[in-house]
Amino acid sequence: MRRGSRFGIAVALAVTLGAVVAGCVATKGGGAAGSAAEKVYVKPGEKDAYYAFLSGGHHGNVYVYGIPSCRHITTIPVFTPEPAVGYGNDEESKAMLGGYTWGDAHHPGLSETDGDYDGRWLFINDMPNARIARIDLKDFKTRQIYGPIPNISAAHACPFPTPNTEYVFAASRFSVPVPNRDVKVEDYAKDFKGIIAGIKVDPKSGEMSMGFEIQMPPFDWDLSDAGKGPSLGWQFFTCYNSEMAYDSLEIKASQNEMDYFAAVDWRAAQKAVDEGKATTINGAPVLDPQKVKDIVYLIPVPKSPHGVDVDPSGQYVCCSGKLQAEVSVYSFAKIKAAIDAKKFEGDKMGAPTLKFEDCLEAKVPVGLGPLHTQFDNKGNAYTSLFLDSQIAKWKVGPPWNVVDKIDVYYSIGHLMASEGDTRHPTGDYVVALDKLSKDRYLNVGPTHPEAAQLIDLRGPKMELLYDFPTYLEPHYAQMIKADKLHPITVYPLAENEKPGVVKRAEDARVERKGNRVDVYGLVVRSHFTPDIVKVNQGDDVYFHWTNLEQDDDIAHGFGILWSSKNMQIEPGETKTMRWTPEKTGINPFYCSNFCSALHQEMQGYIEVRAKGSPQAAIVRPDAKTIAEINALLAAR
Ligand code: K7E
Ligand code: CUA
Repeated sequence: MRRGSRFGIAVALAVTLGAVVAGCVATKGGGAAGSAAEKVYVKPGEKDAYYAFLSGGHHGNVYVYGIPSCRHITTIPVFTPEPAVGYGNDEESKAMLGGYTWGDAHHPGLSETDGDYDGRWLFINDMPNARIARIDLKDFKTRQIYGPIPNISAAHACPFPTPNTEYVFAASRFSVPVPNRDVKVEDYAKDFKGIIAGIKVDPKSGEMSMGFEIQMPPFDWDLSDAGKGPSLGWQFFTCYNSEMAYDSLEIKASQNEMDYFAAVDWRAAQKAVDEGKATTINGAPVLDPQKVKDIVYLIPVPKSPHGVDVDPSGQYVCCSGKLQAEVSVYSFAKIKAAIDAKKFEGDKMGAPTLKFEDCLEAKVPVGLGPLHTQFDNKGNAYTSLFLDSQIAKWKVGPPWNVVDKIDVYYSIGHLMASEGDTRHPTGDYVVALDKLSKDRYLNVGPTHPEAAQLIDLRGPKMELLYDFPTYLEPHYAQMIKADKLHPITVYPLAENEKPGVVKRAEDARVERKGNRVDVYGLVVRSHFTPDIVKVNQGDDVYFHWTNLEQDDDIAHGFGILWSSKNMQIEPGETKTMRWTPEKTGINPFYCSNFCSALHQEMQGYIEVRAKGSPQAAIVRPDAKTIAEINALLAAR
């Protein structure tokens, strides 16, 4: 083919695609009409309609994708150190990680106002260490890690925020003795306890703090969802292993026809704590349902349930029994009526049990291995079927029938619908996430890349649009309209009040007190001030670097040779890193993040002298250096 004609075809194709896209969606890529390729095509320069936040599973982080293009945009370090930006290497993030270098993140939970995603924060759990992180969506940074939450062992049913983000929750997946102590595993039924925790979220700052804990039977508490509308104020938790087995769970925990889901009245629980009815265990106020009534109830669910999902209206609670071919739909009105009438069958360690028939609204024959359910804006639900490798679409409401099914090309786990956990799902897309992947991509060895598939919900039938791989190992994910987020591009220097901040070359200095050395420095294209630092072997050196840039994307790095010390400092930001020189000699450092034409020149030396060498107590840059740096700043 001649060059001219190939170019001509490319232009024609671009024009056609452009016309389709522009005609269907005002400002964002991904039209509703045309071929699957056209529907996922986001023109160069255009942006996606949705941000998707995928949990990173045992990678411990959060992956950010654009939908519908399915492009991986960034990864947010959360529970695991990340060397490129130095997460876990600077003093602040190191303290936040609290000595842990691993987490297993399952469920992202976007903050909500009035039951809709408000774009302020993203919460996510670290199951094994029972921690919850809050990511600020202003800068996509992890700002708090709360936990390990006392008495909780493996926070899987976590965090699932309430409709006004009053609380995030956690519940023990593996029950343990509470308080944990020297006991025999054989005394499981007697000594082990489940715990459900309500963690308060400050409405202004998002700061998490302990609200209440409820002592539960030692079942395996699995998943959760928040009530909304008529069920506002209630939180629901499924469990399996009501058999209370402690070994061979794959057999022994599947004996009972019914397990349970718990309905927690979180306002009543908080009130009981505030009235002093809790016992403090490991610093947490624990409520015992045998003594404190009217806080939690148990409702039978068939066959080892997994997901519990409240529909957008808040009227129905949908539970998926893994070993069943149906979704059990409960009416919240019926549950509430049974509670109000005190129609209890009995109780489990103080938590009253309701009758299955009193609460059930419908059984929907979705197919084999139902796990999770999401919703659209037209009164439909979508349930993932692990065993059938399908998604079933069904009508919420009579006749409660399945109206469509679509194959997914792997064993599906969670699925995420656009704004699917809110009171107003948008009904545009669902993304199917895998549990076991198949070879959908170029072979990279024994572990297949994790697979995700984008499915269009806008037509009468579900339509598979696109396959995209992810890294290990997303469980749940959430998708929010892109126009709800307004991330900042620089940290305003004027607002930087971090300890160690330096805003003028005149204030840069090295201070020594005993063997502690504090370097108060600044970075600006393309210079470290100071770029010569003199210390002694064994000194405790703290580098406080402030990036004086106020231009987009001009981050500088600080990497020290022959160390694992590196961090990135973003425009307007101050970060502190501690380093202990172990050997005498000259130790270079450099800017590890490309920042300018003279990035390669952005470097310095640390002179490490023998212990006890005379070093000045304070060193400032000389007048000539200050003048040079001020000239650089003026030219910035
Ligand atoms: Cu993989 Cu939510 Cu941990 Cu279900 S969970 S599939
Ligand atoms: Cu500063 Cu590269």
